[in-house]
Amino acid sequence: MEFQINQTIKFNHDTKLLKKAELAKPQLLYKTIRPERIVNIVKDEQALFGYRAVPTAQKIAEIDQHALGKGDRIILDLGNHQVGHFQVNINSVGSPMDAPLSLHVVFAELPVEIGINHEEYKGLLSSSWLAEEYLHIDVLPDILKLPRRYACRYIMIEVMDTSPKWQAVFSKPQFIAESAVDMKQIQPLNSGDSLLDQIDQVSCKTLHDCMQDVFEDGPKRDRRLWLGDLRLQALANYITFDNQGLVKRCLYLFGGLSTQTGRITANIFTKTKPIPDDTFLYDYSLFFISALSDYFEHYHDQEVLIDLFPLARKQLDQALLLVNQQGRVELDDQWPVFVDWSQEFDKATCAQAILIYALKQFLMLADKLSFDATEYRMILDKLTSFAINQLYDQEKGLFVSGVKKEVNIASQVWMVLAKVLPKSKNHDLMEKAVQKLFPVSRIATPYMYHHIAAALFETQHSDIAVTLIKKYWGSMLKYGADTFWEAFQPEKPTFSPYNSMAINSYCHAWSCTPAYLLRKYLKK
Ligand code: RAM
Repeated sequence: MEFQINQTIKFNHDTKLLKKAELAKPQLLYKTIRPERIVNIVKDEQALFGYRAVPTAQKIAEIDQHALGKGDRIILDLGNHQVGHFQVNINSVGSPMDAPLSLHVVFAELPVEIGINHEEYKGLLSSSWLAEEYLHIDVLPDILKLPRRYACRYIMIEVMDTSPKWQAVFSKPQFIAESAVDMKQIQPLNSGDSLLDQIDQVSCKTLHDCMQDVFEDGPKRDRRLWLGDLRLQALANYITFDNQGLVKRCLYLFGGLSTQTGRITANIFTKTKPIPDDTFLYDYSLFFISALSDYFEHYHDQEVLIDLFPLARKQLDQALLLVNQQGRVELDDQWPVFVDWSQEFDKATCAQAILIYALKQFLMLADKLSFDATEYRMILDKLTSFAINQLYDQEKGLFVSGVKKEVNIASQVWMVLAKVLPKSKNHDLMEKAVQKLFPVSRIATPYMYHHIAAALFETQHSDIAVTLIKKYWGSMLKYGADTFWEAFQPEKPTFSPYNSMAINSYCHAWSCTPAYLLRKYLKK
């Protein structure tokens, strides 16, 4: 996918809706975390990303017993992934401080980010996302309080220079972690299976670290509100932290910032006054309907529904403009479908299914408001008939996609979730998909793996779903995940959508959904 630049598009700023978003802004909770140990990051061909953290003999309690001169470094390990602000006391020892102290500080979610730091960065996204600072301190003693918020487990402090006459001593390092929620709110899953319990716990921590004053996609990067990510975060939130205000806030932000033609942006920057990005994704816009519908289903909040229903309708109306005479969705380059970071499969059938999926949720909402949706029901029939008559290969018992009639897992999964076939056939479809298309390949994100697992549960293939979750999310744990990742393709574990492991996000909210799936479907 390419960067979209649409600078001429004008956005509405609906002050009524944006005010409601502002009123729902949460108070963040803060917690002081002290590093647990001092480590070295070493190259290790066996480790997934080529680097490993190894504890040193130096005790964290004796950190101030060691003076650091030019080229020396110390790497602090917080013991777990955290999001927040870092501070450390610094003093000088030896002769009077006859030159400033210059420092290089690196924050890393995984050891690879510190390892790669000294190599040349060749990723597609801006290198400014790499969490590192170069700074000078003129006078010691001082308390260094870095103004930026970081997402990390490891913090490297490297002394670039002191002077031959004195050295720097560090003490009282601390990290003030922040989130809108508290892990204590979570009841353990207690599934009777320790691996599932651990996957659930790490899922909850992932969600926790992404719940800031909006649902961020990843606190390291992009640190903003993405609609596709929000939809899954909200689902996991309902069943764990159950923070209604934060979902409401995010829905109002998207609702308040549509384009003048009514299209909803794929993401919003929220650090100052909210700013909509000029990036649009077909499926993400449609998921505004889904996110609203899931929210309503959970809280029955009539006010939010009344406020946002017209915007939900607009997303649908725009997508319906892409439906041709026969009932096929013909995608537009300006409004690409995402589905997954993998570019190795055709996404046309997913686009058809996602429209049906969102349309059904829209009809449910219309019903709640006694809105006459006759027209939309007719379109649903047309879209469904096209899917069954033209995209479903009777012989294979599977859906095909694109001109080459490709059979891929994502198409089956989205058709299952859209419930295009009758219930028993939906079950058979997933059964066939498992027979023919498992083990899953060419899928690059936990986001799409979530949908595969959801489709399995929805079609009563719970055992296979649980096995998939254990294998996929369990592999990340084996590779040392403290929180789950933005991208992970088991057959190509070092895949990065941006050509650099250092720029990937290793606490990415769309990977938190085992907490939702296990809590929802295992307890039945
Ligand atoms: C990336 C982020 C985000 C996702 C988009 C499509 O920028 O990973 O989470 O929603 O891609």
